[in-house]
Amino acid sequence: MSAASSKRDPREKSDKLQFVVALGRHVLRKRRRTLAGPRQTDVCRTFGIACLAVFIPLFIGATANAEDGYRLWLRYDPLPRRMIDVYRARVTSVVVTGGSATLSAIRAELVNGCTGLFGSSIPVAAVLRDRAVIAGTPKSSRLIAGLRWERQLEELGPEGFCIRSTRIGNSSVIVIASRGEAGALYGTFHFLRLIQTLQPIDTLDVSEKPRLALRIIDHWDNLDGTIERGYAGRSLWNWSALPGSPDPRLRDYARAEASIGINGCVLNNVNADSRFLNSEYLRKVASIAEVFRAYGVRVYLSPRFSAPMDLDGLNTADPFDPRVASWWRKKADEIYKLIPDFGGFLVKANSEGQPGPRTYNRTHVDGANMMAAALAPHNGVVIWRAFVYDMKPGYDRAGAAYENLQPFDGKFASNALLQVKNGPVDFQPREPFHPLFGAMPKTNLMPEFQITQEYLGFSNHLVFLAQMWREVLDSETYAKGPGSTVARVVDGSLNGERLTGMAGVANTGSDRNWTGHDFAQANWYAFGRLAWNPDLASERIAGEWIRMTLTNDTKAVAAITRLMLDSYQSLVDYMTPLGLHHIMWGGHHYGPAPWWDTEQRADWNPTYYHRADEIGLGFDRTRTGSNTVSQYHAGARDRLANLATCPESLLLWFHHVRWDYRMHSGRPMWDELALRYQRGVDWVRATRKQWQALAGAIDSERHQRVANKLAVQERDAVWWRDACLLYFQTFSKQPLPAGVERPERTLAEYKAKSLEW
Ligand code: GCW
Repeated sequence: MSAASSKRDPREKSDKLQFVVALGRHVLRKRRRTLAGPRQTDVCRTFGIACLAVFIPLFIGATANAEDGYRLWLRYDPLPRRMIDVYRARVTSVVVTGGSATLSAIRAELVNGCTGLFGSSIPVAAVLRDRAVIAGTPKSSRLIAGLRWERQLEELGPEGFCIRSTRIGNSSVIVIASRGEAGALYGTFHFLRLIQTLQPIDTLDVSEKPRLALRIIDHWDNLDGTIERGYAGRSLWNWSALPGSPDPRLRDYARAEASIGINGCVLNNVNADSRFLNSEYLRKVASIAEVFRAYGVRVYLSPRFSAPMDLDGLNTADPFDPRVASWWRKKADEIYKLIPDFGGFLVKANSEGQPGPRTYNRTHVDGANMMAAALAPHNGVVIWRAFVYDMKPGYDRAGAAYENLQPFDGKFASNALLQVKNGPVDFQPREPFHPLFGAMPKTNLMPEFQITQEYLGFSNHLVFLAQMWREVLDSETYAKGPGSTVARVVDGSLNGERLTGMAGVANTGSDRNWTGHDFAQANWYAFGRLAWNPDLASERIAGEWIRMTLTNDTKAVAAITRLMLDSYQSLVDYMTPLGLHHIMWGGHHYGPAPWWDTEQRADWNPTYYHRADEIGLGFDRTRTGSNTVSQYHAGARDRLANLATCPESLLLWFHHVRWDYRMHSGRPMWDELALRYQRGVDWVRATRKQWQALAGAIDSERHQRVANKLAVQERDAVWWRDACLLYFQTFSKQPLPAGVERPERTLAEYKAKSLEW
């Protein structure tokens, strides 16, 4: 990636630079010999400069901390020799005309990508050549306009693209075309992915368009550079250096997002600071937007609902007060003057202490629609979060969002979306799908997934989250009978939703490898791929990521794919098996603390969620308990509410189950619980061995880093198993079944101090 942000020895850099400059001169001399006349000399000069621009970062980048993870899945290292020959037979030059920032990014990506992957230079050509790759739009490229593909491109939209092998005159070429420059950029990354993953490119006929309109990463970044629930360093936005000199890493970030189809980025924490909306910060935000624009990434902000009071001294933020509504309209005007393609607002209101319309006895819809009205003239959207739960004694938090928001179905403005977490509580390792997905057919619903691993071992545990998200997307809501999956609600096909989207809470930060754990990059990648196409199989996503990021060795790819696919269930096994949830240590949420009962709010305490007693374990959400299972449609509800048909993976979520209840295995629930914990630990141990066996297939730096993390994961899995079983045993009063190891410490020791990360 960008040379400027690499750490390296300056002497090494100047050696490389000299080499690159020499190479550039050589190329210029050679080209001059083949082209004559004054005009061609210009072409030669431009060509030489283009070569330098392309090669300098490539060469310098290749020397520095080669395997520090910075290059993510966009490594472009040379392919195996025999494959290079195959691809070189199809690709000998790149033709991208036009000077916009996006077209320049496309040109650089194609040249860098092909040159890197083929291990020899692929030139930029100004004119048609045989075996050229041509990319752009009918507007930017005469060659593409001449193909008369307007109708197909129209259908694919400005972000969709087609990639075709075709002939223009006597030349066989590959064309990457879109109606919009962003689409051509996505097509470029798609084309390079095909090569990176060793797919054939001889007779290409690919047409793709994103299934969801808004594919957004939510950053919980604070003004002081910290990140709420961030485990990979500090915020990437260096506010003090803005607007003057944006960090070159911002460009690399936007490029990475574009490579997986992300088109929006909320820059600040939903626990918002009003200052993000003052004119000083808006200028800083505009400078980030400027960098992101080339890569089709729009910026969004999280406004604090009380901003009119905090910034301009209004005495209320009541959405029905005309002064307040006018304040938001003016603020929107100010923002769009600075950032014409600003995306909109993401709002956390009346949740966990944030102000909101209910502070003024207004409803969520009143608040959302006021902001929507301010943004509408600029084509902006408001994304309202459904993560609201009141402080009410004796209620079930899992039912709160539904109670608060479902009654407003059909009432939100057309440029408003409701952002709903995947499950009804809070990003637990496993939750059932959120009942709102089946219950608001007249509202633009947008799921929120958490890429950062707040409750899933931070950036220490290897867990591939595509599995978890697939489970949610594939869940049957039964809203319109069988086949009414969450994915079909989300992509708008079930209810004819006009505005669709998906949000992921970022796991990136200033760490050199972006995400802390090298495998956590896969979750960022997977989120983007699923936002592009919510039907993609996790196995396919894992395979792509491994081949692009780690290795193309078939055996290693198979082994790592298996390991990634099994990782999710295994983490659930050693943390929260059988539907347990929210039993993490208070505050930081790392490690177990099922005994925790000291938070002032009952629903922040693990004891509230597991309800262990002499009789059994689990939260009764059926008619004999909170009955929030009734928020699901009959098809789902009946299955979940019945102890005999409820999937065991969610048993303790919906039922208070006797310790001696017979599970499908024939074992009593207590034994099954203990064996699941053990199974999770066994998986981590087996994975460590397998990872050792992969030593030759992956560079030693990344291999070692992952091995170190796996050691921590094993320590933690053992800790989880022991702490939870010792604690639950005080209720079950049963011995550990055969096959479960004796705990390493006493319960008192586990209670005394939390796990360290
Ligand atoms: O998961 C919880 C987190 C909070 C977070 C909140 C939310 C941003 O513990 O840190 O706040 O959810 O999603 O709003």
